Amino acid sequence: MSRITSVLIANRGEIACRVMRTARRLGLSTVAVYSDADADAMHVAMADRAVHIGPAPARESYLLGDRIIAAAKAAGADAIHPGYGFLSENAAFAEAVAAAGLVFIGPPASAIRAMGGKSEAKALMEQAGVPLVPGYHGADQDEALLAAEAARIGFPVLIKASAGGGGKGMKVAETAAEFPAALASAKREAKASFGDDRVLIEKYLARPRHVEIQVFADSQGDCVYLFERDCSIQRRHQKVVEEAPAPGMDPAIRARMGAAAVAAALAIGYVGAGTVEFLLDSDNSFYFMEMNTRLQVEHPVTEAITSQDLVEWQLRVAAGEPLPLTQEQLAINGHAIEVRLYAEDPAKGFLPQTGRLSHLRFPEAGPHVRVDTGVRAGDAISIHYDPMIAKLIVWDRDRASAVQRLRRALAETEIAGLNANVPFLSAIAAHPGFLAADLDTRFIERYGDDLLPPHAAPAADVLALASLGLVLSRREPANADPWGAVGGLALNLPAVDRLAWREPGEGGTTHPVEVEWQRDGFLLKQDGRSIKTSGQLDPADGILRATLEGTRVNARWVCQGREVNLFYAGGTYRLLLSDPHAGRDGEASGHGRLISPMPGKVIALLVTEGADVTKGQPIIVLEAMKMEHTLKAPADGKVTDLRYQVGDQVAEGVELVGFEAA
Ligand code: MV4
Repeated sequence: MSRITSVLIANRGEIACRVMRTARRLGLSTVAVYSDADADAMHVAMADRAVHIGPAPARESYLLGDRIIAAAKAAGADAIHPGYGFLSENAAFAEAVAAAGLVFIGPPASAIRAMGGKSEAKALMEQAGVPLVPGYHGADQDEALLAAEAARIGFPVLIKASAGGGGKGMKVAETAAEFPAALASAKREAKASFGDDRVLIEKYLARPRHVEIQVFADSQGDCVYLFERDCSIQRRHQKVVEEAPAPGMDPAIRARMGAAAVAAALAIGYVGAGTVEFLLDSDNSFYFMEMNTRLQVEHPVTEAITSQDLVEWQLRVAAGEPLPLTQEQLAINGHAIEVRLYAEDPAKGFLPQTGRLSHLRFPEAGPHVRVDTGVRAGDAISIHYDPMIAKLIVWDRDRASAVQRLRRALAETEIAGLNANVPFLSAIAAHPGFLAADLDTRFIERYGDDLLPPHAAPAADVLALASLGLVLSRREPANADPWGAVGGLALNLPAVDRLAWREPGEGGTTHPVEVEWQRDGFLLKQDGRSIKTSGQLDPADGILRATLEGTRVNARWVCQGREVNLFYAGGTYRLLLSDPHAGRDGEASGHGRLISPMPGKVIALLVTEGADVTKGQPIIVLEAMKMEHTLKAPADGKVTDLRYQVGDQVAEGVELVGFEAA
């Protein structure tokens, strides 16, 4: 390691934090780079030094290789780790780092280039004896020739953009009759997406699995494989679940795939961490797909089953050291699964969510659970970057035990302040098809209805716990006897609280709950039913210990303004407390701000910018759910700016006008 003493991480979020942890453990000093949006980010706080590199947009900061190299020079770093994404597979950047006399923690630029073009990569792999899907990837793009090649391969065939990747520009042709139209469509999409309409043709595999081999090569010409990962559960070519080893993998197939992956790496003079992706067909034949010349997001599952730190391997190999272990010294122990926690709303087509993480708790880390994150409670998930919140990795001695660990870990994951994909991941982990390892790239397509059930109104126990938490939080001091004398004075508390709950984004449906305060607890009435409740709310951590009709239950109850987040029985529930006195319009003016209470369209602006207004004065009219909603000034004050125009569509929760209370 002597050659490297200080490493700059040219990335952000969880991978920046993850690399920094290993670098620090190895005694290296660490340098972070950050954009305006990340000035208070976790990776900046963790680093020994941090250099500002520009505005929030990645193209003005994290993608500016020259600024990153200048930052490394200025901070005295002698190596740069690119993480993944951003510049991690940019050959020109790798070259510029080396030209600046710094160590690029990654493969030679020539290896990055060799794997950059799909057709060129396949030609190289063919020469190295790596199995390819039967197909055509030649330079001659004559349409008659392509049609003849398709007929030779045999239908169905898959037409892929040569300059493509990540599944863009792929078209299936089931028969010869369909081929011309499918070819034209694939070429159009390739031209539009990549500026290059060249295509390759392959035998179409109907239900392949995505199995990838982790390879590692050093600068002395040695290369090993650290077994495989199954990443078949994807959505729109974004991995959702990754696991190691691949369920049901035949050891002989594993050895052949590993040997093919090592051959692929050696064929391009590879150095460092790399991943060779294969399609594994149901008959156990496997075919090269592409090679990723970087450390992958899912590398922790490989680390878990081999007890290796791949970033330590990267740093040591980049410093010129030989591979830490030989192939014979590597072995698989147990089973590991990773899921990616994303700020996205599965109920809204996985629309990325932005906002502030008002509450964030992960399962306790240990020998069975690892959490890689780059955010803390209070941090914002920005629109500028990938909305990943964290990676949750579990390990156990076998797959069934690991799946059980995963379900428990997800049940203990609490994210509030924006919608996240935890319920979706929990549904996958609990699905019989997942437990049975019925894995292929169409898993989510096949089981989608089970994984994304239609919205259901909050159950009675959920509303009861949300209400119980609220009334308990209103008692001062917490958990005092509501009828007992406090300081010699009886609390003239109301006999009945009338609450109205609403779900964000679920339109106007409200769920009324009446709370009758009783000597030994509360009687909750909803939908004509009564539920006898009592309990304690710990103000320090939000743990709600409740008894519902004699049954003891625990939950976490977290309140931000009018929003209550309840984490209960492995589920996450977001409820807005409607103020029955303020009526619909009043709700939108929480906390002196004019917030859109629901998705809608601006149909009228009733004041001009800079107008002085009085409390309750109509400001803006939204059309939503076929009704008009007039939003009023929350107080006397000034409308500082109109952020939307008539005709604009607005999402729920956006601030519609700038408002300053007098
Ligand atoms: C295929 C295929 C079936 N047959 N090639 C998707 C993106 C790129 N990694 C290659 N992909 C595929 N290539 C043949 N000949 C199916 C896919 C595919 C896929 C592959 C891996 C993981 C997820 C996938 C999702 C859809 C399609």
